[in-house]
Amino acid sequence: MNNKTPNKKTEMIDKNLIDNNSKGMTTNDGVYIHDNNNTLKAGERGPSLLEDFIYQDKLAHFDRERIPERVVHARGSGAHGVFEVTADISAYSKAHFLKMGTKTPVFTRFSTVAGFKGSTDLARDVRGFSVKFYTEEGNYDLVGNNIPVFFIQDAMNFPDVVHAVKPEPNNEMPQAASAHDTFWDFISLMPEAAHMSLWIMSDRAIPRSFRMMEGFGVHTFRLINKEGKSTFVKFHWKPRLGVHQVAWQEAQKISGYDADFHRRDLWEAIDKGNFPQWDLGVQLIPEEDEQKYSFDILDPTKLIPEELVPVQIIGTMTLNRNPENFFAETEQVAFDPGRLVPGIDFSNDPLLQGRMFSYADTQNYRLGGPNFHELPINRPLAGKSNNQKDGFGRQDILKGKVSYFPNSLGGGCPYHALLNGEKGFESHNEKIDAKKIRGRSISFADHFTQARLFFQSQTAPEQKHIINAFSFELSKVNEVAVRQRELAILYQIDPALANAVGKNLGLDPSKSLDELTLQFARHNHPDYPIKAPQPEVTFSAALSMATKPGQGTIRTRKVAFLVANGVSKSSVDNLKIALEKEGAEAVLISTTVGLLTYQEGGQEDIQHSYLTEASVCYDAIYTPGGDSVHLLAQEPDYVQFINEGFRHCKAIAFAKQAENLIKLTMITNKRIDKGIVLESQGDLVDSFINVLKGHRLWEREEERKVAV
Ligand code: HDD
Repeated sequence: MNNKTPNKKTEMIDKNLIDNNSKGMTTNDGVYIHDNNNTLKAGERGPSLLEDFIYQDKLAHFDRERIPERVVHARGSGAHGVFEVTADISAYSKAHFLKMGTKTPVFTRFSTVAGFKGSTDLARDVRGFSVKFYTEEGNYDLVGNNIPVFFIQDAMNFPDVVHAVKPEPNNEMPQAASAHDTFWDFISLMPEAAHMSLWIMSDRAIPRSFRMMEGFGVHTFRLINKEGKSTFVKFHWKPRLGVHQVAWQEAQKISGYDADFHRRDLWEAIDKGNFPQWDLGVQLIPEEDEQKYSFDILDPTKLIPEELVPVQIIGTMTLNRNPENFFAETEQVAFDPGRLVPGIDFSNDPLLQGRMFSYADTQNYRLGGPNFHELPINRPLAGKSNNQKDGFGRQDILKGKVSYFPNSLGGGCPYHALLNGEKGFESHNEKIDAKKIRGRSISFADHFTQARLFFQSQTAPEQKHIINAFSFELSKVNEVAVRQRELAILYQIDPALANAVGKNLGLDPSKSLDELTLQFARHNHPDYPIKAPQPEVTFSAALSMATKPGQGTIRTRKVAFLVANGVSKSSVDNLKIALEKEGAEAVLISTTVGLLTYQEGGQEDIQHSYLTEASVCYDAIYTPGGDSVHLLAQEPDYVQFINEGFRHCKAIAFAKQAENLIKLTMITNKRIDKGIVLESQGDLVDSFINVLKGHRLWEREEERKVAV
């Protein structure tokens, strides 16, 4: 049920759609082809002929079908949508698309960073969160991540951090994973990466869905109002479905069962009309407050705690249309944080400044030249009129003989523009009086205070997951010296964290930083380590996933109903109808695909069997009653399904007739917790839905560790 309600951008895209239905086959020059199976040969058993232009036409195109994948964020999924402004911020920004009530078409792409284009969605990784707003004043790109800080402070190190995390150059291993020597070698030498490394070792790096993650513009930007006054701003996307994760062991297994798990999830949600939504929030910092905080707002390894500067919601994005063609839209979309519209401007964040070169440069390479702006997905709704011409793949046909400025022969056109009496884009006239230096501000030198804030603001299960993630990753590092060096960094953040990870690695963390780490840090700050300033905030509930708005909904959650022939329809419907009322989905999984016969008579076509499905791809599990329980008792995959669901802390419900099946599983009497919902114990429907609203029962992990 893709939303076909057009917006101006999708109308523009639709003009390029080609439908081959009821058409004969032609070459690229439109010549009809009656045989697409055989090359032209000199005799039945003879060699092929060079004059076979039909074959050449086909193969020459095929030979060029691949373009370079993105050097980072190669793996991604996109969707069209609309952004609507719900609060008046005209006092801060003159951008037309930020005017109250304005609806702007958008295209949004989510991505992993390290893996190749064909890699798994469930890698432990940052997720890209890029939004292209097709505004009436030109395209504006907000190219962010699902983590509000970055590894490095200066763009000069970007190729280094990427080379370190990508597969190692000698053997191109491992794919889509940071758990290897070169990544931790780099991170352990760069104390500035400490804060972000905690975020990627947290559950933020293994989202349940793209639809259930926050997005951040990361850098501090500027909003500019009509009077030219600047206000610093941080952008936040807040998902309406809450912020949720999967368990790390699940992530690894999902990668095998369904490497397209996030892509499929986004596609299916939009296809079914469950349009995902995010509220756009801003943190506004008056220009006068630029230097007010214990951290530098230009430092991209720092966030501004929401307790210090609250996030104000200004609008909502709804994704409501899947692309018609992955390559034409999701692959060819070209994002660039260096593309602004009047009313928004850059700050001097050195990472942001460096990005301004890299994106257009990479699009010119990846998309084959300077006309990528003319691809349907990139074309501005605002149109373009300038004297740029020619180049590979040029589509527009400029009229007349003038392609320079100033000119008189073309009537002076295109002329210096005024839009509604306003000038076009004007850079903020910040006063700069400085000496050129190749270096870094001392205000960027405190690397651990916010890392500590992040760790100490997590709930106990979240902290445990971080410890487990560091233990996993560093166990995969072969060089003991690298493990030890990273432990020293963790010690600076929180000794309890370092000791817990050290215990899992069989190492004692050192209390001081490694000599090599110090040497590199002192290159940027000769007095490193500096005395850290007193932070304004030492606990930020907003940093934990557990407290996010939207947490209590079960909308679009998938519940596995484990059935077999003879299952009771009334037992199925009892929960199914209630779940659907709440917007969740019941998926019947049986011993085979095909027709399922109900105990009461009647049949249903089943699309999923134990052969293809696993508990890791579902949010919760229910075993209805009926004669099916006898068949399930003999089904090893059924038992495995329940056991895995239990290990991954999911809600598991049993109809009364199915309760005996528990004895076959690892859920012994001692382990029955509030997530194991038994019909005989009370109201199955309400209890199950309540547990599902809590997403997972992380407290069960403790029990498992002792008992298994
Ligand atoms: Fe970047 C892609 C996000 C720093 C250079 N980046 C890319 C994408 C996202 C980000 C979401 C994928 C865009 C898409 O979906 O097509 N990048 C970030 C964030 C950063 C960041 C949030 C820091 C706050 N990036 C960064 C730096 C540089 C780059 C410092 C280089 C100096 N990024 C690139 C790139 C990519 C890219 C090489 C690869 C493909 C592309 O641009 O279009 O130019």
